[in-house]
Amino acid sequence: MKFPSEPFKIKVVEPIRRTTREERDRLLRDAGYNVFQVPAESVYVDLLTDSGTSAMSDRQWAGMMMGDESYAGSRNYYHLEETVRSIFGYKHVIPTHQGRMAENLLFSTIVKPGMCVPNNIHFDTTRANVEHQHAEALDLVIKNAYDPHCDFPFKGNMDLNRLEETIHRVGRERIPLAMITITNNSGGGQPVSMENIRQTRALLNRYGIPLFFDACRFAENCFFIKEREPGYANTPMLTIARELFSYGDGCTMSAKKDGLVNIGGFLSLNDDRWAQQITNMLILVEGFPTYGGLAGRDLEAMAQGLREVLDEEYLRFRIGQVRYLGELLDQAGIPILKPIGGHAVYLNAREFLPHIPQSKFPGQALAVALYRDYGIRAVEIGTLMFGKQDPATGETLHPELEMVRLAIPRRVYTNMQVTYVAESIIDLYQKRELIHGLALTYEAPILRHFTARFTELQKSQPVTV
Ligand code: P61
Repeated sequence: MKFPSEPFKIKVVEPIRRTTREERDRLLRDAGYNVFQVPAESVYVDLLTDSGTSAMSDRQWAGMMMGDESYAGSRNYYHLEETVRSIFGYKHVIPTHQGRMAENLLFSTIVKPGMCVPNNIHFDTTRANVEHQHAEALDLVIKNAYDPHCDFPFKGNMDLNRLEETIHRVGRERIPLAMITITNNSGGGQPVSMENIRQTRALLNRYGIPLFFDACRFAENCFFIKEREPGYANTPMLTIARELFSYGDGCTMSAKKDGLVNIGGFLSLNDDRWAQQITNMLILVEGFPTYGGLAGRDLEAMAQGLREVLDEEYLRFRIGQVRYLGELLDQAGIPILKPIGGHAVYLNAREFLPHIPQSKFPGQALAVALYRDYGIRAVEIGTLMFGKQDPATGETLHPELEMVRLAIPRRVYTNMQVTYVAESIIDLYQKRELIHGLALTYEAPILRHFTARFTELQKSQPVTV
């Protein structure tokens, strides 16, 4: 079936406000043309992120009422521990308030200055947490991950040749662990194949290097394995997940994605010594080991969410809904990154707006136009997020890909709203030459995308919807 019908019905609704173009134009001016600075109440369809934006199920809400808020030994922790072990299979389960704290605890314990951490592509918080230890974060994804037209089914794969070269170049003793991000968010939500994970493991074994997963979107990755990799078509989702994690020594997890919760995360690993050191640090910065910066009710919602996310019907709908949006756009000739990712569709801003040079922020200009004309919020993943100054020449180095990410929250929007998004973008594409570039008026020294301010270089003609 083309149309991925919802495997749930709606019990609670949250009204969303329609705004006028004039109102949005004013809000954008106040926000310095940065959609992060626009109040969420004035957004019609919010595709800024799929992180922490999921709708919880009735069972998760019921679980919230069963929160055991004891300081130590909450039953919800034991439930979470049992659930995480049953899927991920690692010995220690350390709850954190979200993914970046799991990263921080792991890297501050085992990464020392001058070391290197290879990954397919580090997400920005992962990179920042590695670099915070004065270590180097190396992105070793296969080369065709950077070609938006290549439709290889596992574009998140690690480049094994580059990984082995790296080990030889920097030396095994400078690599405390390797990571694989599933799915690979910064590369377009692309999956990693089981075969590539198996081979990565075999290669790392030869050098005695541990492997950790950045498991944020593990269920979506497992669904792609089932769909695309020979030998898995009839394998249950849980079996696929267990096999995948069996090739690792641990994982970091932002449960705000495939944990189907609004807040939460964890770190899970086998090594007793590391777990002890991490737990000591956890007590210092997060809380007691059986709550780790969360309420008992949050732990319960996370345990239940992890069980629900491996439901194949849910995943078929989830991946199907994202694909449905991507296919509507693709059929209309809109330039998107191929193949369509697990959690988001990425517009290729450079091809959408060929008349705007990268120095004038075409991705950001596209995100601004989408909000102003249709009330849709998306995020730029391009020059604003990843542009860097060349330390030698002072010139701006532009990233290879200039994208606008349409991240779909889980179980939140109906297919009709997704259709509205597609129709809006198709409409915008017809009048794309009316979109003009932007110039920065303020930027923060790090993670500038959150607070940057812009001016519009030339006012676009009013566009009526
Ligand atoms: C997102 F603009 N992702 O995609 P935490 N690993 C991976 C992630 O995707 C991820 C984290 C670790 C977000 C939220 C976000 O500058 C930004 O629970 C693969 O958010 O700490 C988060 O998990 C971190 C968006 C985060 C950003 C930082 O939208």
